[in-house]
Amino acid sequence: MDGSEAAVKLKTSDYKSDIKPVWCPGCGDYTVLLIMAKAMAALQLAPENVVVVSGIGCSSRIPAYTNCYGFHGVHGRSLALATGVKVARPELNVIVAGGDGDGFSIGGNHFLHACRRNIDLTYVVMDNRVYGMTKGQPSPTTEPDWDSALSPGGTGLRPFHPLVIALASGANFVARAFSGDPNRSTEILVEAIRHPGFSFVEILSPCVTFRPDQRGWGDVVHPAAVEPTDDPARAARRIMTDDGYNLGILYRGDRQPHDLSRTAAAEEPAVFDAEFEL
Ligand SMILES: Cc1ncc(C[n+]2csc(CCOP(=O)(O)OP(=O)(O)O)c2C)c(N)n1
Ligand code: SF4
Repeated sequence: MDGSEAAVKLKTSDYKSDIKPVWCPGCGDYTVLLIMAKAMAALQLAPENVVVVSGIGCSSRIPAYTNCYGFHGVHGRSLALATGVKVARPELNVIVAGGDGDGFSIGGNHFLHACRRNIDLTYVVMDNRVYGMTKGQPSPTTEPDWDSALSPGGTGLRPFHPLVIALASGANFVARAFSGDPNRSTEILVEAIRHPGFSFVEILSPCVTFRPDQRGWGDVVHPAAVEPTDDPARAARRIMTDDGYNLGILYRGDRQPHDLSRTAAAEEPAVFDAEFEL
């Protein structure tokens, strides 16, 4: 090489591993994998500088299907793990991914505090309003009248509203996307990764096995009627009054991400080990 050769451009396929996903045929998560790979290719991220962190669930299998570093963690703890990765290696791009059960039920507490801390992470939730991996129990985002063998007559419970909760908790970027619209979803994810601080993207991703009704989502989703706002009160009002199917960037904030130099350890771990040795 004499230095005049252009750097090799990475393609979408360069971000996918050779491992074949085990998702059901038609699961929305296949397209979310494509969306993630396309977004990384659009940004030309070096795969060795990206860490994809997940919890447990069908959707949380995603790190293995990428060609990046990955951490398939424990249920509900993806954001805590990702926070540790980012604090230890701030120069890396950390993308966190998982399901609505993982992120909003067992992981709900971590979700609130990851938004509040505003560390520079991108959090993608493949929301199918059900626990897919464990055979179809209702999740925090399940509609109260969804009738199933495991919830006869529906739960009757008010659903959790992830977007408005993210906003109220301090997330710096809030968006809704749909797996059935990979081009627009890629644009949204590219912006989420670029945006400083904690970015939250809910991707509606049908579970065709336990929620076959979600095959109809393509007919009900629609672009958000208005441009993104940087006013959290206006964004909250819009999000709370929309029909749950409007897609786009709904809030783009300007909070400074948490200064990670404040969290740097003053001592090496070995010093603590020596101090606390029994
Ligand atoms: C501590 C713990 N509790 C419960 C489980 C069982 N479990 C595995 S995945 C899952 C729910 C997954 O649902 P979701 O995050 O919505 O992902 P999906 O499978 O729908 O993609 C549950 C309850 C577990 N693995 N660990
Ligand atoms: S059970 Fe649902 S979420 Fe899991 S792989 Fe199958 S379609 Fe996807």
